[in-house]
Amino acid sequence: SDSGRHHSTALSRNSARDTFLEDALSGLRNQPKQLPCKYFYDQRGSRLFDAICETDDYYVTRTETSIMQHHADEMGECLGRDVMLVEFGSGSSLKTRFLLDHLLDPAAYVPVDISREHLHSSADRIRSEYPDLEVLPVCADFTRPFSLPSADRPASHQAVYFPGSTIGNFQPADAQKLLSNMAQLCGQQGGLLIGIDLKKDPEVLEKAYNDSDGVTAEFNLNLLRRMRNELDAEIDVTAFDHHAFYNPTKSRVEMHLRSRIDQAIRLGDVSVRLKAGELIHTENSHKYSIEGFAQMASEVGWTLRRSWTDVNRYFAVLHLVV
Ligand code: AVJ
Repeated sequence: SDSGRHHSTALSRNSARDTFLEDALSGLRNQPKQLPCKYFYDQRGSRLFDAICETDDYYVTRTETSIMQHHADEMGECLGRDVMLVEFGSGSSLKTRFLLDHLLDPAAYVPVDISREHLHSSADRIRSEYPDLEVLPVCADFTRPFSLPSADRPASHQAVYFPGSTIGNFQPADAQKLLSNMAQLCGQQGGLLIGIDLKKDPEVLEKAYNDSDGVTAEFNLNLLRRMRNELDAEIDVTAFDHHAFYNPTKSRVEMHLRSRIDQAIRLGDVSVRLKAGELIHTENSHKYSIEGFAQMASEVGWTLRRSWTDVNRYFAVLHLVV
C-alpha cells in the first residue's frame, strides 16, 4: 500500500542515518582518522562529482568514455549473444548506453545501485530508450552478496559491467574479494568488463585530484558539510583544507581533509579533537597496470581475454572470463 511504502521509506532513511553516524564515529576514533568514501555521494556530492568529470584536469571519465565510444562494438561481440548484463554501481548508466547499443540480443540489463530513487529513475529512462530490452533494477550494496533476478527470456550467461575505475577505491584485498564475488555471481561462462585507471606520471595524477577550479576540494569538503546537515554534527568546514597526493609505494592517490587548527568537532554526544595539520583520510584511488590487475583477478578465477586503452595509456577497459 501507499502508506506502507512511505513507512518503509522513513524506516530505511533512519537506518541509513544511523549507519552513516556509526561509520563516521568509528572512522574518527581510528588512528589515523578516516571516513568512508562512499559517503561522498549525497545529491550535492553526486553533482560535484559530475562537475569534476567536466574539468580539464580530471582525465578519467573523458578517457573511459572515448574508449567505450571507439570499441563498444568489439566489447559487445566479446560479451556474446543472449547475455544478462549486470552493472555494479550503475548510477545514471551513462557509459552503459554505448555498450547497450552493441549487445547481441541481450536477455536483460540488471543495473545494481544502492541509491533507490536514482536507480529506478535511471532504469525508467533506459526502458524508454531501449523498448526491446528487459530492465531489472536491483537495489543493493554490491559489496555484499545479492541474488540475480530472473529474466523473461533466459540468459545463456551473465556478465558484470563495472566501469569508472570504482574498483580503485577498494584496498587490493577487498578489490580481490569483490572480483571473487563477481565470479560467483556469474558462474560458468561468466564475463566481466571492467574499467581501471592505469599507473602514470604522478604529475598527471596529482593534477587530476587537485583540479585548478577547486571542484575536487569542494567534493572532499562536502563530506563534512553532509555530516553537519544529516548528522547534526558541529563542524567548521572552513577550518579544513583539501589534501590529495600520489602515494607511490601503494600506487594510489590519497585524499585527506587537513585540520588547519587545533579544534574539536562534535558528532552526536561525542567530541573529536584534531591537532593543527592532522589528517582525516577520505579516499584511496588505486592505480593498476593491466598485467598487475590481470594477476590479481586470475587468483580468484578470472582470465584476461582482451583489453582496450587510449593513446596515452591513461585508462583501460578489460574483458575477463571465468
Ligand atoms: C569515481 C572512484 C572513480 O577515484 O577517481 C574523483 C572518485 N575522487 N575525484 C576516483 C574521485 C576524487 C573517482 N571514482
